[in-house]
Amino acid sequence: MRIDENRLEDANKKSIARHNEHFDFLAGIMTNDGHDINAILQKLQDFQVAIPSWALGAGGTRFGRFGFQGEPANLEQKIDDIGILHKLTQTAGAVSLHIPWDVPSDYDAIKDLAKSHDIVFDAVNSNTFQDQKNAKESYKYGSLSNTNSAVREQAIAHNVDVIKIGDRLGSKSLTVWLADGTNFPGQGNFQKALSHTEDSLKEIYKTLPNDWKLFIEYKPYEPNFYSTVIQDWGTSFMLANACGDKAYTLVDLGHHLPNTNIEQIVSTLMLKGKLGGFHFNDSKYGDDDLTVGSVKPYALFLIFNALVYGMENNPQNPYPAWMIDASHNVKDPLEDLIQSLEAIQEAYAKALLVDQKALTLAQQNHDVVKCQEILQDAYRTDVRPLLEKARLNRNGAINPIETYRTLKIRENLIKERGADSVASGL
Ligand code: AOS
Ligand code: ZN
Ligand code: ZN
Repeated sequence: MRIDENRLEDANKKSIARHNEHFDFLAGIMTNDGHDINAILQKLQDFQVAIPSWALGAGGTRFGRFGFQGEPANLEQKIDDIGILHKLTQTAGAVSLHIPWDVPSDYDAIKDLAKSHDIVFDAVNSNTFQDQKNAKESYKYGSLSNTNSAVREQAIAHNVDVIKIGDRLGSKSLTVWLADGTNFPGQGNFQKALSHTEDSLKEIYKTLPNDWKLFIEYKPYEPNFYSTVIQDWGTSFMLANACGDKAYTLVDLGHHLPNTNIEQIVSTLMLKGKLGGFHFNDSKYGDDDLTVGSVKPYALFLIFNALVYGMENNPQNPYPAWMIDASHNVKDPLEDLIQSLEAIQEAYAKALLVDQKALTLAQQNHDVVKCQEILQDAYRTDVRPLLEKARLNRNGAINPIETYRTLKIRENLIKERGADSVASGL
């Protein structure tokens, strides 16, 4: 299913007067404040976030999974779903594939389909946290860190395969997230696990094409509850340095112990040129994978402030690969993703409004109050008309959620795919 251009235009016509009024008001204030509106709009329009192939169906917890009707049953339908998201929001122009959940059967057909939706293939994700059918070795006690070399070799070979699959699609990066760790004190040897992981990553790194990057994701706990081998950014950073120039740390917003200062981690990594990938989500307690911006929008803004500073001042850091890493237990996954994309753009726009010159001056003068005023002045600005304008400029929807509902997209998907279709892979 595809969104009909005419119906999208009709929906926009209904909102255009209200949009113009709000935009003109905001544009007036911003121009008076010395902002270059067109430059900010261009940045918003260029900002594209990858949607992971596993986020299009309903997620679940270990207590159960409640399906959502009309879920995409195969990779083609998943890409169609991202096409819908991208058409409406104009900010979801990439897909991040999970292997082996979403191995293409016909590469040319998948590439053509993605292209027809204006979607590119971003980082590919390997999976050594589940045992695959017919696999010789089990990952029950770890993959790249396993004490058994046969298991490590199988996990390395899988990652090498994932690179090959990604290469055929035009991907340029591999994300490695390991579930490796222990559940109980004494179960494993920390030093051996880390050494094995480093050696295994180096083997994978050796096979990385020259124009590729390796992203190493960290996470403090879950699924293991006593220790995780790559538990924090420092461990990831150390491993990335051990691998080489093409290896980077990946920050997932949900992968920190409560109250960790993520904006400071981002700043440190960008200063060192090692922030490669970024997973967006939100949480209250742990790796909750909730809708971006739904719980801690100010924290997200502060993180974006660090990201914007890094993008503007750290040429040593590559442009990060952005991805939404969320799961959907009670919402329509597409509506949830639209909300996440909106929250990301909102935080980005607000960070672009921070008066960096004034902030630097206030910092030099140790004017602590002024520093806070500058940040909060940007944060308190209602930037939604800017986001609407950015979408309109790219022929997207002024109000994506409203349009999604007016065009009855979920109803149409259910008609097309059936009420009990279940997303493949999970
Ligand atoms: C797991 O907690 C991580 O966030 C991963 O990035 C991701 O969700 C997983 O690799 C899915 O394949
Ligand atoms: Zn993640
Ligand atoms: Zn996670």
